[in-house]
Amino acid sequence: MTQQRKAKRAIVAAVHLASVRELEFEASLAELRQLAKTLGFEVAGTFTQKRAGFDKTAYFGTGKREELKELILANRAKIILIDHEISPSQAFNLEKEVGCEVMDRTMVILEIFHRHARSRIARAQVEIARLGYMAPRLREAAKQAGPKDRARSGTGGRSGGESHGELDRRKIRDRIAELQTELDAMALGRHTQRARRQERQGLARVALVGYTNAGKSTLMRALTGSEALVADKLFATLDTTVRALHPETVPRVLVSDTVGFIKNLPHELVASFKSTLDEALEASLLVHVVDASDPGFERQLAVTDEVLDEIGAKAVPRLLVFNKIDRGGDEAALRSNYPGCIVMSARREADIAKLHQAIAASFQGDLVEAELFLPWAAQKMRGEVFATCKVLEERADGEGAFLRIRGEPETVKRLREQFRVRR
Ligand SMILES: Nc1nc2c(ncn2[C@@H]2O[C@H](COP(=O)(O)OP(=O)(O)OP(=O)(O)O)[C@@H](O)[C@H]2O)c(=O)[nH]1
Ligand SMILES: [Mg+2]
Repeated sequence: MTQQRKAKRAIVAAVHLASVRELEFEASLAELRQLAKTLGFEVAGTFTQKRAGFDKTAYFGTGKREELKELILANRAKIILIDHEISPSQAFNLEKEVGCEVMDRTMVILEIFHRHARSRIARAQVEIARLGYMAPRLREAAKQAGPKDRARSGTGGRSGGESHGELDRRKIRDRIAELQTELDAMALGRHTQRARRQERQGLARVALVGYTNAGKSTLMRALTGSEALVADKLFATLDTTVRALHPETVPRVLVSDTVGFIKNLPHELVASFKSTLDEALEASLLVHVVDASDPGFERQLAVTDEVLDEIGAKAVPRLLVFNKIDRGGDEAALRSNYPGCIVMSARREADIAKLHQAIAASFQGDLVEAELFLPWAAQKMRGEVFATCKVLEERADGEGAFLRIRGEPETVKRLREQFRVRR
């Protein structure tokens, strides 16, 4: 992890295109400030320009670049964060003209993922994405540096000590291939583990998905009694964790927490996190968590829907959950605009119980009811019945106990074959 001794002063900057509404432009800038803070920068100022398009050479127009240079000097800023993905040559030219480091939105997000990645899988996925992003930029730097193979101390993402010779195109491609092979092997291991687990237990699956910071991990903890990482920063979670719904339900339901989404999630990341996001595809229910207190929640909701479509999860049933209602949001409007949604706060126990109930109920539609008769001689099987089914009613007579149960068809069939059934 990169150590930050003193917060680096940053300027957040963007071209405001005519096609982008004021509100949306401001929300995106606010989000970039939040991303900057997550990286440990101190945002010293904001710089914008209204323009019909991006300047081909250096993103901002000529006169504006002069203004930006002055703002940087006045604020003693060390880095400019651009709220778009810009080309390698635009970044290079802008850096040269304004005299400080330039990072675009994609690089900022990649850097956060890089710092937060913990598991081998997450690390490999982020590295593939970063290499894919860096390759054309290193080529551009090499081109600008001329024939001499000088190392460039430019954009923030590159680890030190690598010259262009070492990181040429072919080497990057080889490294990506190597990481991909590693990932495939790890994913295979996970798949067989998962397949085995599912075969054994036949569990129902739910995935928590949504925009970054919506409260997915908080709900994961509350719903499963687990210790998922919760943090008020963007992209706190990069690994998928899986836990059973607690208190346990019939059938047992497994819940997984997933990586958060964001506007303009770099396509490199979507591609490389595909295997992690496959968790979401395997689920039979997606719980889409939205921060109801965020004024830009509609946009965040739409972005999540887009990414879910992109990874092929369009057909998976959804439960829309508006969280953080204790912080704000119009509960009545949400209920009427999004029929069937849940409006709640992760801070309220009763709300968590309601969500727990809604998730469990969505899997109970497939259950069947039956009545079993357990002779007194077979009472040691009671444990199995109680563990695999919900016992709705119990009556005893001289010969044994009647149990009215509800469970998955296969379990119920097996139990009925084992025990005498009296209707
Ligand atoms: N007030 C309030 N805060 C909440 C609620 N739910 C979560 N939070 C806070 O929101 C912040 C983000 O929560 P997380 O659970 O880490 O969010 P996440 O969706 O997992 O975020 P990423 O892993 O970054 O995608 C934390 O500071 C939580 O304590 C809620 O219902 N009300
Ligand atoms: Mg999380």
